[in-house]
Amino acid sequence: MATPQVAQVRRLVTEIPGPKSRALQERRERAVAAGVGSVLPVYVERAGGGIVEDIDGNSLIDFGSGIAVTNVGNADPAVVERACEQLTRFTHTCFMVTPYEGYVEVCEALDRITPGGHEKRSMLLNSGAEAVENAVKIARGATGRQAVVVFDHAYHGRTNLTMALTAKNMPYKQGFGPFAGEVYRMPMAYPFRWPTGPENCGPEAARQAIAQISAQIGAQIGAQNVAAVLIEPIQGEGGFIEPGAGFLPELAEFCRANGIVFIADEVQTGFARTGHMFACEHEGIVPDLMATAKGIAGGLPLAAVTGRAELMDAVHAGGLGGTYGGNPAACAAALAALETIESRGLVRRARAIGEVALDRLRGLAEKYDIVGDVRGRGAMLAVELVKGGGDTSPNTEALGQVVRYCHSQGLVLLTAGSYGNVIRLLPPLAIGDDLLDEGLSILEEAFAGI
Ligand code: PLZ
Repeated sequence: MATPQVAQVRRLVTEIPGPKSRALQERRERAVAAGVGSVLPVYVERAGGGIVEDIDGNSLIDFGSGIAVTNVGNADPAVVERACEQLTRFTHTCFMVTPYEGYVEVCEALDRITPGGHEKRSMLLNSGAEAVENAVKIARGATGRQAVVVFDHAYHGRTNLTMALTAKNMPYKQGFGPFAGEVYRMPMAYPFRWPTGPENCGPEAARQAIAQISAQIGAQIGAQNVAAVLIEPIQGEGGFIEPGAGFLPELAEFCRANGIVFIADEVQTGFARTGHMFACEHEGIVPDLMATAKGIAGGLPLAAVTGRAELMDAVHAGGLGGTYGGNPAACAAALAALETIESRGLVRRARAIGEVALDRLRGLAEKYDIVGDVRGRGAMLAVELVKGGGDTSPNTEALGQVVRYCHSQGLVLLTAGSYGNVIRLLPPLAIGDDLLDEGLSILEEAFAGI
């Protein structure tokens, strides 16, 4: 099936959002629950490569990838073709009723491409939150322990357990308790805001967390009670926080020495996004379990837990599953997306995007003292805004101005951060150099204008 070509040029023919989008927004407000938000309410007609086309005929540059999902580009032809072919044969049987090859193939691929040469198994689910929940279930089932250690600024989802695992109250948790128990939160190695400076934010920061988990005196939990340490190797919603070098290896080593399952939440960082297939690879971390989703299937809902065979197989038969987990069309899409990532060298492409963009963002940091920090890897980059003049408190006003300008100029741009003061760049890896350059120029203009 031929996918319609989306011209790779930004083109604005109305104000943003345009009249048709505004009308649809009114309709939406009467039909859709108010608790479901949208960053930029332009209603989409089609999307591809680095462009999102709206129903008013505007073409916007995509620096969001639907929150790090369409790494291979939107409606990637290989993804569309393979998923459509699958849809014509069967749409669903439920893998737990009568299984099919696509599910097995995706698990084989995940077992192969995730870090570590050991024997692995995978299971498939629908969303990142579900993958994280299942990773915790597996860790608890396999260890017979209950406690789960998470970190400040963490984001792991919106279900009851994953709300408990997520750090930020508003908007994710406010009013939705009581939350699941046996969740313990530790300080995160956040270099820009580490009290004793970024240079002390590696192994030393890990040792602080470790002491709180299992010091001989004054520990909160006791290592023998900890089923899992769960962490995003680069935090996503929390503000693209990359822990200081040595933090993750020290934690992983502590887990290994104490029979604790080290779970990497690579839901946002996975599938070439950070210039490696998985962000754990930057420091050679081999997690025991990994939760993945988002970039796995080029936009179709699919998620997975992959990990050591002895952990994954420790759960009793029937203890894991779900009606839709590993839907056949989503599996077909995933196989195409994974092939595309490998055949088009998207890991390399992410690095190239990172080099170009970081250079430009560092230019902003030199020019404007409200740019407190520029950070990130590959095509997962962030700018943290502060008051400036030595004051590093969060500058949400400037953030609002920058983002509003970018949106008005047809650049889809997202924010993040526990303090709501981080601009994040997540362009599809299929974006062309011209659009990347133009998007960055719009961002520069936004700073020049405040
Ligand atoms: N773990 C690291 O980034 C999803 C959330 C957007 P789901 N991040 C985007 C929002 O406001 O809901 C995410 C993540 C990490 C888990 C999840 C959860 O993945 O597919 O949204 O359930």
